[in-house]
Amino acid sequence: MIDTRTIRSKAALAAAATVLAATATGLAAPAHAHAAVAATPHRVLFDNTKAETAGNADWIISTSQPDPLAQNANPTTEKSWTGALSAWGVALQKTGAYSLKTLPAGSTITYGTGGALDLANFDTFVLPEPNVRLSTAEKTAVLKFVQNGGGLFLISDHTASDRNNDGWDSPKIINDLLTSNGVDNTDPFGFSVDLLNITTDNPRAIGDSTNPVLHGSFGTVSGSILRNGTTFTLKPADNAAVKGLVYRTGYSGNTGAFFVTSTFGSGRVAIWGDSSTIDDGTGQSGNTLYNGWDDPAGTDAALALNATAWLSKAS
Ligand SMILES: [Ca+2]
Ligand SMILES: [Ca+2]
Ligand SMILES: [Ca+2]
Repeated sequence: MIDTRTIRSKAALAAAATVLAATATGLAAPAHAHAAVAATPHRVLFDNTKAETAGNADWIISTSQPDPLAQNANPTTEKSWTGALSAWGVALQKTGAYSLKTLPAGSTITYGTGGALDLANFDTFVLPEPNVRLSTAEKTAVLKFVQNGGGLFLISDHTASDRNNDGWDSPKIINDLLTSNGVDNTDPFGFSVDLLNITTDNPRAIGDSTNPVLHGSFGTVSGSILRNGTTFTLKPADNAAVKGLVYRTGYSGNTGAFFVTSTFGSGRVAIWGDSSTIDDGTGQSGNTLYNGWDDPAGTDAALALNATAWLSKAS
């Protein structure tokens, strides 16, 4: 007599439990998502005001600028966004811990002027092979940003790499930033860019098991690739914080450094000697691109991403 009712009520209880569990899950998901949004993301601004797409360069994380999320709000692969730096951007985006923007062509680099894309609203600024000289005001803005705690990621290419034929290539532009900025004109970061065009090499990382850029959350860095790039000369007398992390074959100490970090004021700086390392091999049509990001001769993705984290004070 009781059988069917018991079974029915058990079934009803089970169904009710399932509904409750589903409701709990449904409630938990938005609460968790809300918590993730509430956490302060690491804010990274990629520059595209200095002809970063001239010639075969395509050094953008997405064609949607300033906000790459307008191209694809939930990128899954580097092809979700268009640009030869999309692998870099998508890898950061997928962690959920970064907020990325691009300073579009035609904009001015500023610090402390209140604009939405002003450097004061970011933790790290990336200059991926700039091909136009920064104005005096822009150079001062960048130096002040770093001095006050910002992270600066500089990527140079080889000498004589003026892609837009304006008389300025990235080695000259970066050396100009370091020697004529109105804040500290004598190698503020303790390095200068060598005017070299090194055809090919596979630079190796130093042994330093506690270095957060070489051993970070994005992996272990064993080395990088050099495909028509340059190196840096370290000047510890100008800034004792300068440190070579990756060196051209046969070099060490103050010469032939290929990836360098430093500090200035309360900010951090990194510089890399070849834009081929950040090229993910796919981007806007019409460009000849090569996948250096995943080149098995180096560990460029880990180096770029760990350095971004370190510059943003996420590590
Ligand atoms: Ca140029
Ligand atoms: Ca190159
Ligand atoms: Ca790409």
